[in-house]
Amino acid sequence: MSTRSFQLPGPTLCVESGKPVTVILHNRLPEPTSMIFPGQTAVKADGNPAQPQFDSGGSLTSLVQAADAASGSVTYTFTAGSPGTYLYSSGTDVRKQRQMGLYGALVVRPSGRPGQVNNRPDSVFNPGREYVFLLSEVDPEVHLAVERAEPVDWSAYNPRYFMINGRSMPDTLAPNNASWLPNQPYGALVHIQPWDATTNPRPAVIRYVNAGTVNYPFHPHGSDERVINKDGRPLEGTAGEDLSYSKFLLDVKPGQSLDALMDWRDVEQWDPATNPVPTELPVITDQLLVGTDSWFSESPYLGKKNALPANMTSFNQCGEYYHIAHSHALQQATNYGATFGGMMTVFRIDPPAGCAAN
Ligand SMILES: [Cu+2]
Repeated sequence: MSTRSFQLPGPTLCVESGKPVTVILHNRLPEPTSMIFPGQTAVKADGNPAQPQFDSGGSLTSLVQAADAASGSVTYTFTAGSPGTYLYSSGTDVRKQRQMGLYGALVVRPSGRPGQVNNRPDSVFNPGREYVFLLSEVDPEVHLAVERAEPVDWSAYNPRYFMINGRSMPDTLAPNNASWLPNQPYGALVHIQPWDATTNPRPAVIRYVNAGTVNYPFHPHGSDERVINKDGRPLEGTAGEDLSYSKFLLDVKPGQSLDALMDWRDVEQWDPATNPVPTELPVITDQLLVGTDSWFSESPYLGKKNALPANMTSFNQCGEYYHIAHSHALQQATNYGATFGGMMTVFRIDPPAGCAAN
């Protein structure tokens, strides 16, 4: 039993396909709650088939057996299914309880192949570059009504905050378990080392899951991603042919998951004769001047960092650069309408030679 305080999202559960899974729900809420695992089959609740619950009048009370208010518990068991990523959430008063944050991600790894997304060998990824992007939204008016124990006016539902892993930009950039975000432990800054046949042949994987109510058209800048898995199923034909696709905007629908591989290829082969390229001072009108210093931000060239001109200040550690990545429904890329927030983060790309500073 977790003794930690509430966290958003719920803990990411990682299991192995074909292995038994047991989740014990201890309810401390003042109302019944439950857990559903869409995409998993033959789920049991306290040993009985998990199935919809009705009151004596025949009205649905919960999608599965629920734990009683305040002190109830239910044990859910199932055998982990097809490899991929899934949403889990409350199955009781789902619209309200999911809005209040009762959801998380379930990652099913292929049996005996923890370094692959699915059973296909071409789904291999770098285990040190694995990311979950659990996307969601918050309408503060709903939260205010729940806090005041007042009825929720769903006809006026209007989400104002949009999150990746329970955080909005700029908090998405903070590290995992940042001390100043005690209830939002998961960061969303993707870190990619450029592809190299010998030193870094495996791509990063980003597992997108939508816990909200509308499409989130997630858009990384600078390069596309290869979608290889959808809703816990490999994108392949009946004969096993590869049906994965490369995309610059990933439309993640409510309840859906997409597993996407991303690597970064230096266009020009490294040539010692021309690397590093000279670092030239921009014209004065393109410089940001503070006091006697200038800030240099120039070409996103994937090369070797050269010495900066005199009096130049840089926060760049080693020649790495950063691409923004965000929902392209731009009202989702705001914090209550204030732009450059919400469902937004950055992807960090290191130079091909690596980054000794990090
Ligand atoms: Cu953009």
